[in-house]
Amino acid sequence: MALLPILEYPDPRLKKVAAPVAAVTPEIRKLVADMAETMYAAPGVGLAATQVNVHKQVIVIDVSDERNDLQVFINPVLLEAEGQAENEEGCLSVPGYYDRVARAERIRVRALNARGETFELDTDGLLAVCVQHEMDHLRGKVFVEYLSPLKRSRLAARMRKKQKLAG
Ligand code: K1U
Ligand code: ZN
Repeated sequence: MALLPILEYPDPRLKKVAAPVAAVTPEIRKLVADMAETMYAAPGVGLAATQVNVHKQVIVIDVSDERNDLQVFINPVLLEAEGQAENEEGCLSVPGYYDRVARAERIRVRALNARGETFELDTDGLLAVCVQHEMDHLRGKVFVEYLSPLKRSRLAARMRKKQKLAG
């Protein structure tokens, strides 16, 4: 397994749209293992392949307290979305920044797991927030794009300054 570098906002590669995975091959399973290791090390509760500069529809999530319930979503499709709730979100591509975002409260999603089997999941709470956040990454959207233009431009300036200082 390997730790993968995570792209930081406003890196233009975060805007790329991920392609569907044609088949769950050993190469995809290696990507899943590397993404899981990267997510646990960060630490985070989710990671989309876009964030590690791989533009394929692959997501890993673990919202369990024990950090032992890895969920893999390949080629996820949102089947249903109900209600609305505002929650605090963070993003490994925007380190140190948290803000409130409104999203669907309950969702039904269909995806492939790491064995290439189709499954459907009804969920709410943090898992529903996280699935929607990660699916946005696959579409090239970072959560800060839901914020006001003023907040976004301040944040982009802060991130550029931080990246310049880091060399
Ligand atoms: O996609 C990402 O950048 C990961 C992101 C997922 C997420 C968190 C909260 C709401 C929506 C989406 C994170 O994991 S940010 C870090 C974080 O929330 C966390 C880190 C350690 C323990 C618990 C949470
Ligand atoms: Zn994110």
